[in-house]
Amino acid sequence: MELNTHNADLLLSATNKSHYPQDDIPEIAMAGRSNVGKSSFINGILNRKNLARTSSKPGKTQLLNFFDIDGQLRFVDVPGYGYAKVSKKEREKWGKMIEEYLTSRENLQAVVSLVDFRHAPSQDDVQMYDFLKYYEIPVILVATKIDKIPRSRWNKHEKMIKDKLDFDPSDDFVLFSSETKHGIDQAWDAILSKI
Ligand SMILES: Nc1nc2c(ncn2[C@@H]2O[C@H](COP(=O)(O)OP(=O)(O)OP(=O)(O)O)[C@@H](O)[C@H]2O)c(=O)[nH]1
Ligand SMILES: [Mg+2]
Repeated sequence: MELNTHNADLLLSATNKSHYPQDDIPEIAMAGRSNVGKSSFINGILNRKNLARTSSKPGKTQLLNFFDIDGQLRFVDVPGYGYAKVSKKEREKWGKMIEEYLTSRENLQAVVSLVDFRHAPSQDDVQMYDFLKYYEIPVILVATKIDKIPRSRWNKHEKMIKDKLDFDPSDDFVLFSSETKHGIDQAWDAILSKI
């Protein structure tokens, strides 16, 4: 596939099915806890500064944001989970929105599941990974913020993450930093192999 990744734009934002684009363009969704770096990952691999809006304040992304890439592929930035300061009602709304998208969207080819490389995955991270495995949605596991960990400890952290998730070795695993741009090529290889 010849893909001009510079030709990328926010297409639309959605809260439910009726807003989703109606066509057959493949989609890759980004899921992970609030502040893990989902929007930064999208910006990083598209080499854009602020296409997907990022923030040091968690809970920035509230809607399903569909990004068009050269009319041939879409990224879907999913609001983060695990942000403590939301009401129970908000959390339920989030749960419905994300479940509806992940379980019924035929365009969905894979989910980039992001976890923070610095820490063992949270219960929410484990639940998300289990959910994706249960629904047999292909997973690309991306560990973010690797620039914050010295290289000498990378193996140890990778093992910690894989152990906690009971990681399926047939899934892709990518070490990523939006600061150093480490992992961009590997992330693209994984994404393109799914569409
Ligand atoms: N050092 C470092 N910081 C990062 C990296 N990725 C993201 N960040 C920072 O982490 C914060 C959150 O990043 P976002 O991309 O907005 O996170 P998000 O997952 O989209 O967050 P929500 O939209 O709230 O769910 C920002 O301050 C980013 O600059 C990374 O690879 N390395
Ligand atoms: Mg975001």
